[in-house]
Amino acid sequence: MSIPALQARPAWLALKQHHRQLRRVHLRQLFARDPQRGTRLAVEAAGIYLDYSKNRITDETLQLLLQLAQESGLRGQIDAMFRGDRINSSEQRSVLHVALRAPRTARILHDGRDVVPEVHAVLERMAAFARRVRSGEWQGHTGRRIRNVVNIGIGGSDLGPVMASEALKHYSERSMRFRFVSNVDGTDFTEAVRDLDAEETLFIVSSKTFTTLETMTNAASARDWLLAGMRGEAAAVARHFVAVSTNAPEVAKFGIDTANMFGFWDWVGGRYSMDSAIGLSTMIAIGPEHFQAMLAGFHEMDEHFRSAPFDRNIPVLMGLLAIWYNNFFGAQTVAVLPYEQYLKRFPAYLQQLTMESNGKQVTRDGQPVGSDTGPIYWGEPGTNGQHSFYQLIHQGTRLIPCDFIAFARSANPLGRHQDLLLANVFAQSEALAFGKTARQVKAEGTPDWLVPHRVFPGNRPSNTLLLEALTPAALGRLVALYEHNVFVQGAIWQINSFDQWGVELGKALAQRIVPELEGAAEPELAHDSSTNALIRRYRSLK
Ligand code: G6Q
Repeated sequence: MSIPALQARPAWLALKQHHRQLRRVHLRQLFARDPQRGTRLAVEAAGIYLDYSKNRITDETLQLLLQLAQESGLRGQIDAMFRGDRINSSEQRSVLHVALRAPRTARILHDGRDVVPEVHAVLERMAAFARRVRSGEWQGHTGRRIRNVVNIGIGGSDLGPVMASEALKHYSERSMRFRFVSNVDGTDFTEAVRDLDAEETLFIVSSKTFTTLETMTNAASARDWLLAGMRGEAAAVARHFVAVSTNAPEVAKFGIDTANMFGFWDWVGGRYSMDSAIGLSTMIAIGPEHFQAMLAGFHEMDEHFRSAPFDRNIPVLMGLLAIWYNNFFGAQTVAVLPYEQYLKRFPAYLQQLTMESNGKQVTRDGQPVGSDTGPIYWGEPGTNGQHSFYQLIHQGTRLIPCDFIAFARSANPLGRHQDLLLANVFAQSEALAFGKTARQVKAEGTPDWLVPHRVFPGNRPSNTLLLEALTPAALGRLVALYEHNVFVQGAIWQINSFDQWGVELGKALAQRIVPELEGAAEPELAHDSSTNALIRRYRSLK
C-alpha cells in the first residue's frame, strides 16, 4: 500500500489546523477543565508508568495523532519489522534487533530461516565465556586471572556497552574493572590502560565490520601494549583478545582465534546492538543471569509495542508526541532528564539512537520529506541539569519538550536522598507546566520592576516516566521504549531509520587526508584553500 506524502495526509492537514487553535491554550486551562486529566492521560505497561498529561494536547489532538499513525501505515510498518522484511531499504537489510531478545520458544524468520536458535547459541557461548572470566577459570597468558576488561569499539559498538556499564554498575562484579576505548585520540587508550597490568587484562575488540579506522587503530595499539607487557610473546594475544564481529576473515587476520569470536548478523544495526554479542562486556560485568533479565525487559517492551492498541501504547504515544512538537510547534530538541545517577550516560546513548536513526532528509523512496525530521536529543541527569541549563527551559524563548525519567527506589538508599531527588523531578515538571503568573509573583511582595524577571510562563510540556527501580529488566524496557519511539517517528516521516550514510561518509573522508599528514615529502594539496592551509599549518606545527 502506498502512503501519501506527509502533507497530503488528511490528519496532517487537520493537525495543522488544530495546532493554530491549541497553541494559544495553556496547560493551566487544560488541567482546570478536567480534574481527572493527570490520571486519565497516563498509561502503565511493561513496568513503566507514563504520565503524558503535562503535554499541550487535548483528546482531539490525540485522536488526530492516532489518525496520522493510521494514515501513515504504522501498523503495517511495525508488522513488517517484526516479520523480518527488508525495511532498511537503502542497504537491503532486515531490521531484527527484536530477535536478539526473543525467547527460545519464539520463531522469527529471516530469508526463510528461523534466527532464534542462532541468537541463543551465541548467547550461550557468551554466557559460558563470561562465567569462565568471572570465575577466574579463563586465565591470562601467564596464568593470572583477568581483572580488567577493556572494550574497544566506537559508535554502536561502544555507546550501548558504556551506557549499560554505568547503568548497571550496581549489579556488576566490583572486583573487576571495566574500561572503554573508542576515540582514535591516543589519549583515550593511554588513559584507559595506564594503571592496568597487561597480565590481567582482556581486550574485547567490538566491531561489526572489523574495518573501522578508530577501532582497528586502537586494537593495534592494544596488541603492542600487551606484547610490551609480555616480553613480546605473540602467543599471549590469544588469551588476552577476543572479538565481537560479523567479519571472521578480518578477525583471523588480526590474530584473534575465531574460536574466541562472538558473532552477530547484518540485520542488527550498530546502534541497536547492545543486546547482541556487542554486550559481551556487559555480560561479563553483570553475569549471564542479569543479562538475561535485561533481555527479558527488552522483550516485554517489544511485545507491548507489537500488540498494545496505539492509544495505550507507550512508544507510539511518545513517538506521536515527539512529532507533534517537532512538526507542529517547531520544537528543535527533546531533553531527556533521568533522575537517576546510574543513567548518566543514557542521554549520550540516546543521541546516537535517535539522531543517527532519524537524521534523514529523504523518504525511503528518495523524495524530500518536506518537513523537519529527527529532533536533537540531549540531556543530563537531574538534579545537576537544574543548576545549569534548566533556566532556558523555564524562562527562555524556545520550546523544549522534556522526558523526565525517575525511579521509586534507589539501589543506594541513603537518608532523605531519594525523597529529595523525587521531589525535584515532580517540582520541575509542575513548574514547567504551570509556571508562575505576574499576579502570583506580585502577591509574594515582589517590587514591580522585578516582576517580569520572576514570571514563569509555564505551558512547557513534559512526559514523566516513573519506574520502580533501575534493574537490568528496567533498563531493557527503557531502551526498547526509545528504540520503538524512534521507529514510530521514522514511520510517520516514511524515512529509513536504519541506514547511516553520514557515518559512512566520515569513515571514508579521513582516509584521503591521512597520507597528506603522514608523508615526509610536502604533499600536493588539491582541497579547498581553507583545508589546504590547515593541513600545511598542522605539518609545520607537529
Ligand atoms: C551505528 C553505526 C555506527 C557503527 C560504528 C562502528 O548504527 O553504524 O555507529 O556502530 O561506526 O562500526 P563497527 O562496529 O563496524 O566498527
